[in-house]
Amino acid sequence: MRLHRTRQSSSVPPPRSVRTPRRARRITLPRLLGSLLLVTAAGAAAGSGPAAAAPAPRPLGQVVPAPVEAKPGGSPYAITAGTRIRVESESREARRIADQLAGVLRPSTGYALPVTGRGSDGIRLRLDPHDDASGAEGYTLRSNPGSVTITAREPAGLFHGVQTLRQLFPARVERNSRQEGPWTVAGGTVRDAPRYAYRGAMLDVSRHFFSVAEVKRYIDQLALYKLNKLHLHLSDDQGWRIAIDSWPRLATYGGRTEVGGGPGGYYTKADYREIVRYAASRYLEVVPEIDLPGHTNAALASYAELNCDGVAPPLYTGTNVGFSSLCVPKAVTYDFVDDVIRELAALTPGTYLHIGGDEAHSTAHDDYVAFMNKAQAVVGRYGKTVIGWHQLTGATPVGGTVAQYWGYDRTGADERKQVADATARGTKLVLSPADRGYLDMKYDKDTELGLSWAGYVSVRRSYDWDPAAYLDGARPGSVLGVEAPLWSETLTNSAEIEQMAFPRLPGIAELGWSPASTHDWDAYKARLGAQGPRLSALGIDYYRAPEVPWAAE
Ligand code: NGO
Repeated sequence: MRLHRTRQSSSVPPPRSVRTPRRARRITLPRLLGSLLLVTAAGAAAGSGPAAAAPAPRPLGQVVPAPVEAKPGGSPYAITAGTRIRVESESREARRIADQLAGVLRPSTGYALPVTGRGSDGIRLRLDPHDDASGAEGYTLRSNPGSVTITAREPAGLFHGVQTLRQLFPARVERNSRQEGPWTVAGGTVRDAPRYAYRGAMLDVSRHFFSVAEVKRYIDQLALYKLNKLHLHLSDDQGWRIAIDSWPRLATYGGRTEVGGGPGGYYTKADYREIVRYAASRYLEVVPEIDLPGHTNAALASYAELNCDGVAPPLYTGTNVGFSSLCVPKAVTYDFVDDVIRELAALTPGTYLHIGGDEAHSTAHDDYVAFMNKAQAVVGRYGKTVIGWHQLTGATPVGGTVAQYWGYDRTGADERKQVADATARGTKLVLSPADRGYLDMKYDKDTELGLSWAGYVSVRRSYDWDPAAYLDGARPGSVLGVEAPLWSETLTNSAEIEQMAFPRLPGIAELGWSPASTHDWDAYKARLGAQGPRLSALGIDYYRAPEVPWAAE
């Protein structure tokens, strides 16, 4: 009997940044005509010889997220058949980043682009330990006719600089097949570093399970926009998605289904390590979440002893929330919590461990407080920093705990104040306002996928707010950053993830990265519109929001 399905593809991912979705998309007539026109136009341009006016390179500042500073100056740089990618430092990470860049550029330019050592020409990646201005994640990109040089103090900065460089080439650079040049980058200098240290996206792999390959595809997309945290919602009423050796039935039984009754699945420890490794190679830290003490039906169904009445409920495939709770008075509950957190902490190199804490409507308030306080201590014992949904501020957050705020315009003043007051006692904030940052909210009344309990969230609404000013009374400096959660009650595959995430995800990424001084909807929507052909080239079928002036494909 087959006990589980992990749905991991065994094939090695090809060396492209983003692969095509698992389910083939239909090629529509307009799409086909569009590509034919492109081919014809490219052919005409090629035939008209080098004297024909080459399109001007993209302005240096036309990237998402907006850089701190972009100073145009001098003549452009162009990749040619003889270009080398040079790793200017003895660093395996710098070498890997150079290889990743070559993996993007080779198929579309058709050039060999060997990755080699030092030299004054070509695309140069340089680590400079004294480059304090770049900080932990920033970089400088200098472009002139002889070279493009990306300099950073840390490899993460080089990686982010490479993402900027990708956007400075024409969108077709992201295609998998050979395209016409020229491959020019405007002359000048980009200086860049993030506004916030925490720039996250969450994927709910519980309501519907997503394979390792699907998670990797999303990681690649997050990395394009310089996000640095991948929060995985690994357990909920509908499914437990991570193997725990000391409680094996959590995954083998509790992972057996999903919303709507599909087959579900779970990550083996090897699968999870592979996700962590892949994310780290794109400079994203995995933040695992086990939602406690509510949202636990899958666990309660797997082990009868976790229930106060000792009776296991059936597995659940609906979409209600707030009906399940761990049994707070029972000692075995804390053996469970300790084992799960210990094993998960051991698998996770990152700083954080998320313990949920939302919608514990079936847990009495005193029980909730007692439970969350104990669970926080367990996380601390295994060396991790606690993150919880902002209801955790109703218990006693330990110093340095992070509250993830997911309120919306109708959240009561008392609840907001409780969270703001916690910041005075040292609680930090990650902001995910549901009516701004939730990627699962419908764009408008015509959106087929998604939910609408927090209202419709247009592209403008998700972008047009300031994290620093969002929560009245929060201590200045308490905001660590932003996160865009994507809940999956209605989402089953990569194409559906992408319809909801794009184009709102780049806006949240920009709020996390770009200086507040660059915040301007009109300027942003023009830069976002220019991303359209790039997303298409990557195989991302984004929502063509009418409020954005999409560039012609
Ligand atoms: C809420 C709820 C989740 C739902 C989500 C749907 C939080 C933190 N708890 O957000 O269980 O899936 O809304 O939008």
